[in-house]
Amino acid sequence: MTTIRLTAAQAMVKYLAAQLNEDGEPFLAGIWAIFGHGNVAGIGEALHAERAHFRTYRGHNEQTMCHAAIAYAKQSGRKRAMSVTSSIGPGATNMVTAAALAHVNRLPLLLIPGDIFANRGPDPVLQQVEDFEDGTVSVNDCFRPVTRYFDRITRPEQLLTALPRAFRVMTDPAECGPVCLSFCQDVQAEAYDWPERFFAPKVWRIRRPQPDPVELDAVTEMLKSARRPVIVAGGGVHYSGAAQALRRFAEAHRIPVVESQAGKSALPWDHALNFGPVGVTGATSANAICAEADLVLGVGTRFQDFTTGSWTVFQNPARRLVSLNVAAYDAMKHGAEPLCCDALAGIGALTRKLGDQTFAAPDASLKEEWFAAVDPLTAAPKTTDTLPTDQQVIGAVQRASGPDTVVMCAAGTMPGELHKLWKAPRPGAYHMEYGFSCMGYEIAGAIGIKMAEPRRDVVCMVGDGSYMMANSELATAAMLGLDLTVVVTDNRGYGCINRLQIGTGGAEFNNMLDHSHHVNPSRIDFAAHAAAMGAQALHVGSIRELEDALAHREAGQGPVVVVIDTDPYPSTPDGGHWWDVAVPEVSERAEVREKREAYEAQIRDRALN
Ligand SMILES: Cc1ncc(C[n+]2csc(CCOP(=O)(O)OP(=O)(O)O)c2C)c(N)n1
Ligand SMILES: [Mg+2]
Repeated sequence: MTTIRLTAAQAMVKYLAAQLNEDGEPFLAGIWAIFGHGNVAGIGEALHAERAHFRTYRGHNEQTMCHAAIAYAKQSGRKRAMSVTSSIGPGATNMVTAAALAHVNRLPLLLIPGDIFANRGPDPVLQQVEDFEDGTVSVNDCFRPVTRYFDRITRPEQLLTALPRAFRVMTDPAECGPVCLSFCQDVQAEAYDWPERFFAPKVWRIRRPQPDPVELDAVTEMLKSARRPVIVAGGGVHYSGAAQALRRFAEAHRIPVVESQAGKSALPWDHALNFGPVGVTGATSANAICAEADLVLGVGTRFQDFTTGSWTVFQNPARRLVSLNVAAYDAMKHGAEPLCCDALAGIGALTRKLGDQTFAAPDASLKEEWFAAVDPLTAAPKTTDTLPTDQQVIGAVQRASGPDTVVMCAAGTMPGELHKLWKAPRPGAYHMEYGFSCMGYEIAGAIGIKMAEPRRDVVCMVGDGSYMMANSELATAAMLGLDLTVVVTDNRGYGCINRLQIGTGGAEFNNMLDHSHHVNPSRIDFAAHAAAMGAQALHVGSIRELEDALAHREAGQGPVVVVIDTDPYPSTPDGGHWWDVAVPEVSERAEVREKREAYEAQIRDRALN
């Protein structure tokens, strides 16, 4: 056997660069790195040596570097991913939140935090959190519950099994998620004689599990006996590349489709069978179809509470639930009849079984009524006497967008409003991180999207609160010369949570900056801040000016940040559905007691559902 003598870190990097996807592209598009002790000497030296084959990107915060990597994987339909390496201690724990985000969203991410010395010689090292009772624990054990595979590399040759396992998990459609290889710093630097064949290029094909014949028969029978089925399209439709197949399936059998946040854009917004967004942030059209449905066919959805209206959207007492999902965990949820397989394979098999069966045409007027109700909200206001609304901002961005635009967001007012109002023309035109809905995903996520699809026009919608939580990768976008657009809606606080607080009977407290304990009023100049980070930035005073600014963007400008002040109170009144947010059982506030009464009524209704 031919061997090659390398350090463990050198071997890891060489291996990472040799892993391919089924299109022959490197599965990992590079690595984000912030060095410190625990990765600079070992991994850093190895990355430098391989820099021609495996690119290293430098960011400003470990969490947001992960956000960029995760967005890259999401926009790539999980066909490609990125890695992130950190120093030990705080550098590593900064990535835990992002690991959870990738875990919830079932997205591949390779985390390589440095770890303490395996030989324990210099214990305790700088940043080592000592566990008084367990010598095998370091802070990196925090990754265990939020990764799909965790390994601690305490000997070089462990990489021979750990690395293939990591790639198996990231490329397995059912198990897909973040992986953590916690790399002890002394081990990184240790040499070993590696079999040369370990570094041969390897193709990781994403498996397409076919439906089980018994499950397929059971689900077919249910569909055949249904009168009003509805398809709930989730993120799995995109990851399986099943959007076109779903569209043809819906058309062939005349089944209406509704979309979760992750599923949105599966069908074009104006397709006759796309009844729009479902659930808490859904359209009246979609929620009405779901209320009537006697069979709900979830395709690639986790059935999160926003999708199901905390399980009150599907109101027909006779409704049955089918879950077509590649992960058995999701396929079995809530007593669903499972069809545990790849979305594309499952849809193909179902359509062969259904033959020429069609269902009653859904009521097209529901869609007309929906757009008649909400389209005026996104129109430019006639006057500039009042602050613009977030809905009007969406309208302006939509008017400035083309078929190549990808709109993205994660937390705040915008996800709900975009789910309702954004008109996505094609799959992938809508990128929403609403599994973890993590404030601070936005700007870094936009970087990942732009890296995945450099020719797309990427528009990041971000509230002032999310901007303040994590914005430093704006400087990275400027440094990388990435043309992306950031629209900051400055309503001077956590507007959506303020409305939720009011909605649950609470006093306006600690959400808007003015309602928070302060000595001096907060006045943040977002445009000046963004300009200081190297972006082209301006503050606009009206919707017309916003449209104008968006229309005048030019290629090669790097990031453009447009800031607009908006009214924190309005949200789209139409559509939407109940969301279970527990209201206090006792309170001195009459408003809370009133909301509690309404809440209890909803809970009773759900119990009957
Ligand atoms: C990391 C994180 N912390 C807290 C929350 C809870 N949260 C959701 S939205 C929000 C406020 C967002 O404010 P902003 O970005 O200004 O959006 P707005 O609703 O004001 O438009 C908060 C605190 C979250 N989703 N993520
Ligand atoms: Mg805000």
